Amino acid sequence: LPSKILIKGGTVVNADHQEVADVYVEDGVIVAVRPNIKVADGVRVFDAKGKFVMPGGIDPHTHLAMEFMGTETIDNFFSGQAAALAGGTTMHIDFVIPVNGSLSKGFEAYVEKAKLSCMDYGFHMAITKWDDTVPKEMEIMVKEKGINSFKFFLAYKGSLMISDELLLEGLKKCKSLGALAMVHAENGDAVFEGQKRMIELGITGPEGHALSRPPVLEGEATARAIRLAAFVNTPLYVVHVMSSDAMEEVARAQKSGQKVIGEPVVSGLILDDSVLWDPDFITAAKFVMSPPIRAIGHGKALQAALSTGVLKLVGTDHCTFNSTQKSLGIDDFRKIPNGVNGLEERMHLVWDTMVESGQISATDYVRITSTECAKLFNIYPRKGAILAGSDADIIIFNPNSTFRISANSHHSRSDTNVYEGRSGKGKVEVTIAGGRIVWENEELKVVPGSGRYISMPPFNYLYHGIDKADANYLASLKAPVNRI
Ligand code: DUC
Ligand code: ZN
Ligand code: ZN
Ligand code: ZN
Repeated sequence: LPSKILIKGGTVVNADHQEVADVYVEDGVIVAVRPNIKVADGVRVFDAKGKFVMPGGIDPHTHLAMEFMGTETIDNFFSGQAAALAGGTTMHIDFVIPVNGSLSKGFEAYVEKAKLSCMDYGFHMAITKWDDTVPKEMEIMVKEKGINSFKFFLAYKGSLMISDELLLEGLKKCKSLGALAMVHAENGDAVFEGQKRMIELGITGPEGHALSRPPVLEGEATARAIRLAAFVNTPLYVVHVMSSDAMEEVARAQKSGQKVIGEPVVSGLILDDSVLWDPDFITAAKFVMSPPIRAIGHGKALQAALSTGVLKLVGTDHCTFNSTQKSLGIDDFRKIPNGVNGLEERMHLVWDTMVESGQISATDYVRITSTECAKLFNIYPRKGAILAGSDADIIIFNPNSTFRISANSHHSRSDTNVYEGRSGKGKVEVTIAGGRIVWENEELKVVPGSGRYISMPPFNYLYHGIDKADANYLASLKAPVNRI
């Protein structure tokens, strides 16, 4: 493996600036970015004239090797990451799931799973129930384990869902630790009721999934979580914003000065719910995820919100199950394992949908696929930039070539792809991850165990202007009245 790489004459794109320059890499790190770099023999040289040289993608939202709904995702840390690298993503942040409610046991389990890694990764942690051990363990995760974000579920009644009371506890704890609280925002009680109603009506197929949990329930939970975060005076990250209902709540909060981040996912940006009515069960069931894929206008609204900056980064919620696993719900949509693919497809689809269509620039593309995520989770400029000193996570992207997606050629272990048959403009021709050339000439060269855990420190800038003692809130209570 060459440890020295020169990428010549490409247009180097960062989130704030693009220019024609060479990029020189040594031992996994970018050493220089400037025109006309001269090197000695023994350096691997790529000619990138007419191509874009961009930071590898960072996917803020994935589930690899996750046990869920009676089964386990078909992509593990090797297959999922290999797929990611083939599609130009060089880092992802996965959700650690506690083991029997224990955060530290969950963390250890994910350390084991991630030993297969062939690319860099970080962890968020899901909070699946709440007891006295949780706040103590959250502190250990932040101070010792490199986790700076915790996800709370307002859906999945009876398993993952927590009450508003416990969400408030979680928000306060995140605030005291300088961690970012994340929410899965759907009203779980109402979803539960909606599901029962569908079954009573005899609607047991995948379309019942969408009908049982409409956008209004996502809008309600998003608004509620945002208001509770305002009450605690702490930032909030809303994962998988799938509806304009939820996006508008994020926009409203931002207008009033609240720090709320909304994360759309690729499926929500470009798919529409008509697929759930397909008469073939698997063809429909492969699209079942939560929150569900919405009617077509929602995706267009989310795209517009990305171009105006209301939404600032794009994830996937990559959570793959094969046809056999999806068939667990053949008689009852409530048993279809929730999740779709996207880790391999995100970079191509976002380019085609947002840049090729003229909605955003190449610099914006780098921002929403990589830089914003790195900044948000405190790993910039090591990640998310083509700068001297940054990790050599680089893609060479040919805007004049084309991509085509199919389960026959993808690198995920799933036997289906929710983007089957889609094609578009732009192609990741080369992926360099940690200075290793891992994707070239349509071939992967990946090594299990070569990926590194990227520790993410607690926040500083995100909390700028937010007093940790919550002075604003306390002051608003005013002095107590002395009564005789
Ligand atoms: N939604 C999914 O579709 N899969 C994983 C978890 C989730 O919330
Ligand atoms: Zn410049
Ligand atoms: Zn979720
Ligand atoms: Zn998820």
